[in-house]
Amino acid sequence: MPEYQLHCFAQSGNCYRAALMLNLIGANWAPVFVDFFRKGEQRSPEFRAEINEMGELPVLVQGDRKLSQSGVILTYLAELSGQYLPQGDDDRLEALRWIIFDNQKVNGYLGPYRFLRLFAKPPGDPKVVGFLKGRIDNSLAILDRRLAAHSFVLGERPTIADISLVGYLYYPAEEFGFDIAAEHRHIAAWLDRVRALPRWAHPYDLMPGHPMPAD
Ligand SMILES: N[C@@H](CCC(=O)N[C@@H](CS)C(=O)NCC(=O)O)C(=O)O
Repeated sequence: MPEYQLHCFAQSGNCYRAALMLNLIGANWAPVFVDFFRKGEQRSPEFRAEINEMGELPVLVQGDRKLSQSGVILTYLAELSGQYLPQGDDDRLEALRWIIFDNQKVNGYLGPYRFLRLFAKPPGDPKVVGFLKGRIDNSLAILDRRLAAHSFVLGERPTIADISLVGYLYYPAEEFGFDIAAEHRHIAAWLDRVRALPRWAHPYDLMPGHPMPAD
């Protein structure tokens, strides 16, 4: 039995943050597939009672411990392993600042935007999708400016801030209808640097549920 189980599914950039971290630190882990799209398992009373009262993924299980919120999972794994851990109080707070910005305004908008374009039936209201796209463009520009001056979000060393911020950024451009890397050259170079880390893997290779079975 692997030390960690990660409740997740392949299309989720929120889950990818946790899956990537587990892989990068060389943890002994296995994914547990949650049927998000067809069954909405995360909303079932059983899931809320036994796995996560918030009805969200990812959830990391280690023995009796269950953790949700990818930022919490990243922090826990970094502190436990000593890897990708921000060093010192200033960097710890700086990482937290970027993780919160990411959760709300970078991948926090990209996830729902992609969902409304790609998976929602019927597709999302164009006004809502357009609103999200405007917010995304603004947030990606902020990230791109940050990465113009640094190899990684906090400086010259990769940390959990990077692992959080790449959440949705390796999914194919067609899924977004625009090419994030082509439009943001500093983000593109940074994505290559993160991709070069030992044990990096693509979300579709790391988590179950891709491709989705046809209806
Ligand atoms: N801030 C959370 C976001 C988690 C999240 O929204 N996960 C999605 C899957 S990508 C989810 O489970 N949504 C269920 C719902 O909102 O009903 C994190 O970083 O873990």
